[in-house]
Amino acid sequence: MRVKMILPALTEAVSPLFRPIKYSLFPPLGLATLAAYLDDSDEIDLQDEHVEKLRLDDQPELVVIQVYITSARRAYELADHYRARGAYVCLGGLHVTSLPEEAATHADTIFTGPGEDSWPIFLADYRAGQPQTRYNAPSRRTIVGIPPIRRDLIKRHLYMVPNSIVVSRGCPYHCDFCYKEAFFEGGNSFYTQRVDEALAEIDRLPGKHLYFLDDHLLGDPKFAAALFEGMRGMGRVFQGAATVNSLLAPGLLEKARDAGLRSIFVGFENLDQANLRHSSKTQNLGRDYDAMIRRVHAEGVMLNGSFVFGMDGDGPDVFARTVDWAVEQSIETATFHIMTPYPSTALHQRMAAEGRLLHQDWDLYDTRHTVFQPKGMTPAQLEEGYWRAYRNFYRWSFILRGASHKETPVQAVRHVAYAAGWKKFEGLWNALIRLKQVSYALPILERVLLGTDSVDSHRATPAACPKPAPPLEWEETLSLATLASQPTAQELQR
Ligand code: B12
Repeated sequence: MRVKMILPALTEAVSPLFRPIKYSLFPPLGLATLAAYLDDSDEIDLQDEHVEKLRLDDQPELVVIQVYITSARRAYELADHYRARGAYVCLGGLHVTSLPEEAATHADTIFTGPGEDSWPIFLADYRAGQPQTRYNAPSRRTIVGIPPIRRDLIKRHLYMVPNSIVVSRGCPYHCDFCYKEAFFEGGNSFYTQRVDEALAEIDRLPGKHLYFLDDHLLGDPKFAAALFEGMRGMGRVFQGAATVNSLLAPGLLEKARDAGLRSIFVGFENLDQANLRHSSKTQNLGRDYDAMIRRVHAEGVMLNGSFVFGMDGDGPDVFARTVDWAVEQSIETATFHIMTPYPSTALHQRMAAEGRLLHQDWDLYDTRHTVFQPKGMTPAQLEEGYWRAYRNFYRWSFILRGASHKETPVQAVRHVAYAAGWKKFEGLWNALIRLKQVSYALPILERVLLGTDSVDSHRATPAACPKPAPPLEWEETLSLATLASQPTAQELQR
């Protein structure tokens, strides 16, 4: 069977909002996960429109498209194109789950929720010539025993972070603005892989760097502790996301650090307790943000702080107040969002009930546009404040002020390298991307993440885990850059 799998672009490469480096970070993990359920005899063409021009003059039999809200219009265009060419089109993902009726008008079959349970059922029905028009994820979902992700279909050289991985699905919390509640509706909404299978997946990944894309990597402390135990001595350096309270919990952060954690994405969201309560961000209520930040930095782990502007208690001063706080806390990088009422979330229902939704132009539901009527300011003030927050936080003077709060000069240099590397070298990243050499940026990222640590300086107790062979002298002297960018024997075989 000829199968075409497409991740349409979230924001078109022609848009001024398109930051090539941001859209050349992660490969389409979701589609590569689904591809593992196809037969070895199937011819699979996996294309990611963020990093390559789509080939649309082909004749696939089955077309599989992942739909997010800001790629919905494009996804429907592609679906209509292929249906007109006689292909059987399947649509799934977050936006399809939010608005199945809308998607169904462009598809032969739609899927709601996670795909690992429903997709293989569909494939059996399809091969038997009896596909349904809709498959909902069953109430009992699991990723135990899932087939290895088809990473061979991913064009690794086109991504800065080819080793993205997820070892769980969902999150144990219920924030009203998050996609999770609606996406996992009707069944279990937080579940993990088995530790040994997760470790086996990690083992299959070449190089050192990993990026866990889990919504909450520390969501199941027992699983996380066992995973980090198993990773010790693997010589990995990784990044992930977790909640404030999980990072305050004794013991787990240290295990993560020993396993190679060097930067963590944290949803601080807002500094106002009433706003957090109103958004059901219960896991942050009454938590000492400052203490958590000191604790994480003391472990040599950098922070990417995520913030949401436009909550009902926010006035025009929220932008400067949040940026100043983040800089004074020496938070290395920040991701700001304009609160976005995604369809089918509790926030959307509240905004709709209060008649505060401005429109349904899904392209603008990208957290950079105001799509609802804020309480404490005008929509224009919210957008202007959002851009000002980004501009200021990544001003050299702000980056240097943030770094000046670090304990040691080495930590300060690392802070500057990480923050500036992400926002101040667009020209360099764009050139590397145009030359299809963005993977050369990865060793620089690894070096910055590790700071003065060498990969093997993780505090692994010799007894606990086999010590990998110390790097040969010449390897250590050679900058990690060349090492990591050398294709491994394995990669050469592909
Ligand atoms: C990687 C990622 C990106 C990548 C691109 C997406 C990609 N897939 O590569 C990049 C970096 C570009 C990106 C950008 C943004 N992102 Co983002 N991103 C993610 C992240 C962290 C991981 C996605 C992933 O790989 N998941 C793991 C795989 C296994 O799951 P999956 O891809 O969802 O696929 C599974 C199911 O969805 C389903 N499925 C999907 N497609 C199909 C198709 C069929 C036929 C079937 C059967 C099943 C199926 O089955 C798959 C296997 O289970 C998610 C978090 C999340 N939980 O989804 C956020 C997330 C999708 N991003 C989010 C946001 C808000 C953004 C940004 C706005 C952030 C910002 N401030 O700029 C921008 C988008 C800007 C814009 N223009 O819209 C939100 C989306 C909210 C929403 N309702 O749409 C998420 C959910 C984060 C969150 N917790 O809120 N993001």
